[in-house]
This record gives sequence, structure tokens and C-alpha cells, in this order.
Amino acid sequence: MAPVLALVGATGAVGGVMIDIMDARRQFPWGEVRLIASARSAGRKMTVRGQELTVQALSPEAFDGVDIAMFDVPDEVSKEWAPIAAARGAVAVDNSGAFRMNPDVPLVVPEVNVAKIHDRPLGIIANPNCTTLSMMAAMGALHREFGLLELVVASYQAASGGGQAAIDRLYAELDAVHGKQVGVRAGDVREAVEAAGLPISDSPFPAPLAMNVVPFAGSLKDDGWTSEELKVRNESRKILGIPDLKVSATCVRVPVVTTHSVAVHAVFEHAVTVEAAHKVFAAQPSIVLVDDPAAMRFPTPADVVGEDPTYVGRVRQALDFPNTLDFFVCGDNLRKGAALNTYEIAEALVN
Ligand code: 2RA
Repeated sequence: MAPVLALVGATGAVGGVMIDIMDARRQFPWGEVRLIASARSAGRKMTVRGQELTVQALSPEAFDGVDIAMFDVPDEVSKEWAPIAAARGAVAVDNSGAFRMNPDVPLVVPEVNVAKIHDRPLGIIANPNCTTLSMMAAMGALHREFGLLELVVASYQAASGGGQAAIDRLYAELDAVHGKQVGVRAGDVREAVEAAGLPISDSPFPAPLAMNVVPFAGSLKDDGWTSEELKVRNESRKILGIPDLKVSATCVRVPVVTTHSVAVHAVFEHAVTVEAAHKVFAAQPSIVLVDDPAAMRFPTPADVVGEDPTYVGRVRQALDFPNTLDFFVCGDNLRKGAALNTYEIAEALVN
């Protein structure tokens, strides 16, 4: 019998992207798609591949007969409900942070470590954070070829990583500064935003995001690191299977709506060249190489948003560091960074 796929969090922002991805898939192996959301959204009608479906309320019974349940919900909801789905016989593929670092839960990027989907003692598979995911197709491919030793990255993260409220805030701040000659005196952007009735204390960001960059994403952890920076370090180690990988990350929010970018400085065990790296990227179907600086061709988030692949460019051999590459990647944080990777894990499970 064709497998049954459930989408928990169907009415949320990532759930919507997931439905777009399902609509666009050429092969669709599922006998039934079940949309699940909070009781508040139950009864809503949504269309998947031309078929109108009624959203069911989250309950243990909603998982009966489900083979794979994809979770796009907050950590605390996943923490409670993914084990319930697994106990009812489904494999839970979870896009929250609840299980990522649990040693009994594989953290999977299909093009890097797909074999790990079989090693799931709790019946749960985790999907990485979008910042890690933005660069993982590239890092996995390079690691296989050259042996990764050290990773130093700076992220340029889009507002949508913070959810719909963060997107709304960015647009509101852009409206507030529109047509004003600000950005010429310390504090004038902040004043313009606050004068428009948008106090920074109400913002998901700790500083104005319009016409600015904010070197803080996530929450503050020990020794000045942010949760986002620690995720990049810990998740990269787990996905690549290098427990002692040296990683240093600085995560920065930029006034982009969707698509995270990462500047990568990667040190390898073996000699690397730009040509060899280009070959590795070109051989990886989920990577698009856009690297012709003489023609001013390189990836930018504005050109990548809505796309499935990871875009890579500005590949350079580091001048002062042996066996080291510097490059720039862009990945849509709602697609490969969230919904697409989760769906690809579900596909890998049925294949
Ligand atoms: C962010 N990576 O961009 C987070 C979302 N999971 O805020």
C-alpha cells in the first residue's frame, strides 16, 4: 500500500512552503497526505496537489496509520508530539531544535549522510537549523573530497528565520525609513523607526534591521556566544561526522526577507584548488555554482530566494592559509533550510 504522509504544522509558514514543494514534486509516492495543526486551525481547508484536504487537530489518533510525520512546529510542540507519533508507528521527521543534538536521533542532510535515516532508535529523525543547512551541501561535498579540518564562518541571515513577525517587522521598518535621508548620523535610523511607532523593545531584533546589520541571532548563551552560533558548530560536527571539528561562527542578521548567506573559510587536510573545488560543486546536483567574478556573477540572496539548490560562488584559494578555501553560499532558509530538507528526508525513507 502506498505510504501515508502527515504534515504537522500545516498552517504555519514552513507548512505552507512544504505544500508548495509537494505540489511541485514530479514523483509523489504518497497514498494519502494528512494535514495536522493545532485545534485552532482544525477544520480549515487546504489544497495539496489539486485535492482539497481538511486540517485535522493534533491528537494521538491523528497519527494512526501514518508512516511518516513531518513536524514544522515550535520546539515544545515537537518535544511532546514527535514521540507520540513515533509510538503510534510513524517515523517523525522533526524540523524543530528539540532533538537535533540527542545522540539517539540522527541529524540528516540527505546529500551528506542519508544512511543515518536507518539509525533511529527513537523513531525520530531531526532536520538541521537553517543556517547550518545553508552551507551543508557544499561542506559535505568538499569534506568527502578534501577532508575538512576547520571551519570559520560568518552568516548573513534573513529576517524570515525569525518567523512571520520578524518578516512583518522588517517591512514595517522599511516603510518607516522610506524616503528619509537617514543612515548618515549615529542613531538616526533607530530614531526614524521608533518615531513611526515601532519601539525596538517590541521588535524580534535587538536593533533596527532596516538599513542595518545586527551581529546577533538567536539567544545569548555562555561566554558571549549565541544559540545560533553554537548550532552551527554542534550541528556541523554531527552531520559531517567530525566530533572534534574546529568551528567558529559569527551569526549576523541582515535586512533580507528570505535566504540565508554564509561566508565560509574552510581548512582541509588535503591540498585544494579552486578548479578542484569547482569540479566538486559541479558534480553535486543540489548545488548551483555561480562563480564568474570577472563578469560580476556570484550568488546573492535576492537572486536565490524561492530556489531549491544551494548557490555557491566567490570560490578562492586562501592567500595566507594552506589547503584552505574561502567562498560564499546562499540558500533559501525556508526551502532547503527547512521544508525541503525535511521533505527530502521523508522521500529518502520511502525510497
Ligand atoms: C534563524 N536559523 O535564522 C534561525 C531559524 N531557525 O533565526
